[in-house]
Amino acid sequence: MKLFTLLTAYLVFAFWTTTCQAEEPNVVIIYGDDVGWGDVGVYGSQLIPTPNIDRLAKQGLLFTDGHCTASTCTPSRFSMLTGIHGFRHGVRVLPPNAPMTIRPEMTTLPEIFQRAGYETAVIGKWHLGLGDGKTPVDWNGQVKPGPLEVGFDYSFLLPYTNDRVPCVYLENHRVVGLDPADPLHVGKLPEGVTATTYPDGKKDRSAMTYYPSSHGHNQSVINGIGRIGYQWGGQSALWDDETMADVFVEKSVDFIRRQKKDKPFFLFFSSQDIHVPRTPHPRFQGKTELGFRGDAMVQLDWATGQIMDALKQYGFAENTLVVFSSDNGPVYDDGYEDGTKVRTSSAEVDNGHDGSGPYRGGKYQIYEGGTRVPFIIRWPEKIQPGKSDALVSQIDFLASFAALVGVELKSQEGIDSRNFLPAFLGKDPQGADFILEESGRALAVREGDWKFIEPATRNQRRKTKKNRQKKTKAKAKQVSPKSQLYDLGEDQSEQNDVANSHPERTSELKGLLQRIKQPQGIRQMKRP
Ligand code: NG6
Ligand code: CA
Repeated sequence: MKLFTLLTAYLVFAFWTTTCQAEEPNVVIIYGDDVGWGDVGVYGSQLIPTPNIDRLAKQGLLFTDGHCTASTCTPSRFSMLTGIHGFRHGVRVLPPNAPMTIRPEMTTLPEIFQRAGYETAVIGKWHLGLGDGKTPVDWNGQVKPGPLEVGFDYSFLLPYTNDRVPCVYLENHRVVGLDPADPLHVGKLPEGVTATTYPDGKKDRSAMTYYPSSHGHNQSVINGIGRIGYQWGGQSALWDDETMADVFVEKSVDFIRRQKKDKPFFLFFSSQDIHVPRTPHPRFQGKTELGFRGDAMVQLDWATGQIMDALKQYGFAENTLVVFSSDNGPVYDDGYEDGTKVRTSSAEVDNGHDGSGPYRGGKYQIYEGGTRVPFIIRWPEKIQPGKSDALVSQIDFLASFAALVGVELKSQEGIDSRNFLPAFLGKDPQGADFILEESGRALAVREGDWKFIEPATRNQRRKTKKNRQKKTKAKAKQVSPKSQLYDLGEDQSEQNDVANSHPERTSELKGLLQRIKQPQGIRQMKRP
């Protein structure tokens, strides 16, 4: 009898743990940098092999209308992690040494996971700022506040971008491998301090031996590559650009290996690929005919495969929800002569590689190519493999994952984030009724197939003119002094502005955008 009771208790417990596990999956976000819709095989790329990402898609759900929130990095990541649109806080691409954009009072995605008992980590690119902005960051001491102060239990970072100083890794609060005899300084070198100096690319272009910059990237030259910003010292801590992917994968595999079966985890794997300077490991160089940009994508695909293998090896593959996506659309020449051979959809080529797929524009732009990115979710225990045309955005991860792990959001938390979990799990084919797209100061709203782009301000137009003079064509075309309206159902590549012929639709969407801008946020927005 006693045995029977024990056995029953055991069975109940076993059932309870398996069902609990099934309800609380581990969550891994594999995040590419500047990876466009058309850079992935399953999305139509013919010239870049991505077998691992393709496999994720075959085993999971491939979204055809999945968006990051903005067409540049910092605002996009800020919004994904806070559930607040960047425009509300004037979030822009950050320069080296910029303080943290996520303020302590903001609730973050990793904090939601922590509340649900998860172990959390970010490994890879941060670019959300470090320090409080009141006292300068002490690169030789404790670098904080940073990810550990906003919800991550562990962090191993590329602090800003791979084209910005400091070119060192930061593990939790400390720079890795720093020699106190050669202190690290970012910005100005304090008087009386001796530290390694690096060539200034403005004065010495020949120091750029890896490849020269095409524009910008001409301050500190480190590892033969010109970077944005000045760095002194820290030579022993410099990263090696070509092994960066290996390092992030190794740290991620270590993190996965350390996890216990009774405590779920959240890993934000934030790759530097395929952002400039593209420096794929020599074993990936030449894997495509598209130069370093294509090869870096092969490297990112490899990294994805390594993470999936680790999940499998340590017994997490079935009950882990894996997202693959990107922080903004594609860009080709983003400041280096790196030999990128990518054909855009310009008239003279029709058989090339277009990182934007059939969509218009890319990084920095308000057109669909800026935010419509690869978007795949795999969770064998709960998601039926397939394709979804639901309109979804990363802004809604916070509220949706809160629902997934049973955390209730307060009204002031993640104010723009809504729960679209059924769409993310493939149970709702519609997704969001509308989403906001951001690009610099430009805003656009998508409602179904309709897309409304706000008229550019005078200031934006002035900046655009300046860019045009500097020949940064990619940035030049996006702004127009008038409202634009596109019907993506008829015109997916946004060629025919129909604002004039659809004045009612235009003013409806303009009104929707005005309501989105109200300070209470999208979740509490009242529809008329
Ligand atoms: C730009 C850089 C570009 C990239 C971008 C941020 C130049 C000429 N261009 O200022 O290379 O770093 O900022 O990219 O310096 S993002 O993906 O992090 O938003
Ligand atoms: Ca980016």
